[in-house]
Amino acid sequence: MAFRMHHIPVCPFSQRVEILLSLKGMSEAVEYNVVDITKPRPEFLLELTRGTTAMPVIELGARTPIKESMVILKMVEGMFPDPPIARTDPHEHALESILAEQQGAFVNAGYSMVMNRDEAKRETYRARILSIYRAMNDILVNYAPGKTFFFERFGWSEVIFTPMFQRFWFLEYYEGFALPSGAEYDRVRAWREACLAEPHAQQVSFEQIVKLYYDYALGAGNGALPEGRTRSTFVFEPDWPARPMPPKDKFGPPATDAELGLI
Ligand code: GAZ
Repeated sequence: MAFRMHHIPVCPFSQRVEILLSLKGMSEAVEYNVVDITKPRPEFLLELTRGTTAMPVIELGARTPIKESMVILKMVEGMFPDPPIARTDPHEHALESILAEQQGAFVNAGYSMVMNRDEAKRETYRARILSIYRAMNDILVNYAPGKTFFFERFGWSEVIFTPMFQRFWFLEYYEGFALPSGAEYDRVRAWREACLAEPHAQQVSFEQIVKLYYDYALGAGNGALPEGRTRSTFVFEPDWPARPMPPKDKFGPPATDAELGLI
């Protein structure tokens, strides 16, 4: 049976599921429906999620729909066990889960950093994401048997983090953020680079992320409209390849709909 997953455009959480299925050679097992984040949620979607608005949610025919990307990932891994992407040995899976447990803090640190509108707090956000990178570095050093990936190949923890490494290109562009040199980041730097190079995880590009997430850099998340604008950077038309790159300086004068190529 084909399942149906609803998600917002360039959603990193649904990309996790796409990567997992792609690694399994099962990309057709799920059909995707892109929800327009700039419009109110249709009633049928609110029913699938039991009233919450966050996507993704996956429809499974007559069975109860499932939301929360980590929950969906585990279910998909169980439904399509061959080839396994998570380690099948419980102890090995526990090892990779130690790193996976950091995903929530990491997501939060990156999104709140790009959305920060207080210039005086920039350094605070930078320090916070760096402390999480150091924690991830230590977990890799202490628990990962692999040399670049956690184990010998792109696996469970890589599926979970890669979409976030790609979204955080917006930190590079709008915050001038890069992982500093220095031994305390060496292991996580190598891991991140290997994650980004994975052929099964190329669903989005740097240019696309930077153009679509400009509104986040102005503090407007989840399809909200920044002041003085009539169109979100998440609209489907005009599509992003036709639009110019947004201004890098998020504390400078905000770009208009026209300057962003949105009208
Ligand atoms: N825990 C869920 C999962 O599936 O793992 C999270 C899903 C989620 O947050 N989905 C968001 C959504 O559908 C889009 S991605 N929103 C539309 C709506 O109407 O609710 C945004 C943040 C943030 C951290 C992450 C995100 C994000 O702040 O990526 O602020 C706006 C949203 C720390």
